[in-house]
Amino acid sequence: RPFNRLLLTGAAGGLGKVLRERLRPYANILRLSDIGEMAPAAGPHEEVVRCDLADKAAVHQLIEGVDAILHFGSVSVERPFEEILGANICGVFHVYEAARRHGVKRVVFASSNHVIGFYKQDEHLDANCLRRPDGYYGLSKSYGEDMASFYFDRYGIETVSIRIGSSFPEPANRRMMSTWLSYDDLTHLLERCLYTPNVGHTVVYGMSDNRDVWWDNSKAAHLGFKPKDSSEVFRDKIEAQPMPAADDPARIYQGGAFVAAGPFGDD
Ligand code: 15L
Repeated sequence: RPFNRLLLTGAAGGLGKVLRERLRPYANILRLSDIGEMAPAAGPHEEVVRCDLADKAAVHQLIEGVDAILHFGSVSVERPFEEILGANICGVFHVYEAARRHGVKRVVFASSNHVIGFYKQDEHLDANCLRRPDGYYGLSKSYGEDMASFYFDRYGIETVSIRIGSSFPEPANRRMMSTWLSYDDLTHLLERCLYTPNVGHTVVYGMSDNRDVWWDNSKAAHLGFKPKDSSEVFRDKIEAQPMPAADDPARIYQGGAFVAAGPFGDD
């Protein structure tokens, strides 16, 4: 195991729960953090730490002694700006600044397709495209990617930013036929993100080997990510769903319904 201690933030979240099991082979000790309660309590070779990413001192403590960070902790849907600010924007700064202070050399950042959500579904993108965030959530992930880029240029801390599509047990709708990332492919991608040398700041799209894709991963070829699953096996089930109306954002934009979320309350 090349890593003694790996940190997974957001360990009680949708993907965090899945990864807690799947990351076990990759480190002697898996340190797990979340703002919420994590059940079950720490097992063998695990450390469980309750931590609010908005709390700088707590994040600095959290990161002491880790060799690499999988940063999955964040508000994960569109919310008012003030809710995104603490965990996602201050949080990503706290993580990188603590990484610098404690000499952590590798971060895997759970970015999102919502950094490019305002592109249409008939547009094809690679990692160098201009970002078109589809809300405050997408903006926070875009900021996280810039943070990763800055900490590499300034301090040599390497990051792979994964623009995760839709990582669920199976695709839930037509859009996800293109954006779906299976848990097995996510796990394989994380392994590549941790083990590939000299990644600098690499941006990769997190999607399975789906038939109709919008994203080109050739600029991240050095990672050696070879997805094995495909949303095709779910096609009949998904196509049995009614087709969304022609003006439904779910049918038009890569970010789907996120592009039309909000405004919230007083925004
Ligand atoms: C995301 O970034 C969200 O965290 C997730 O819940 C899904 O909505 C996903 O994007 C998606 O676009 O399908």
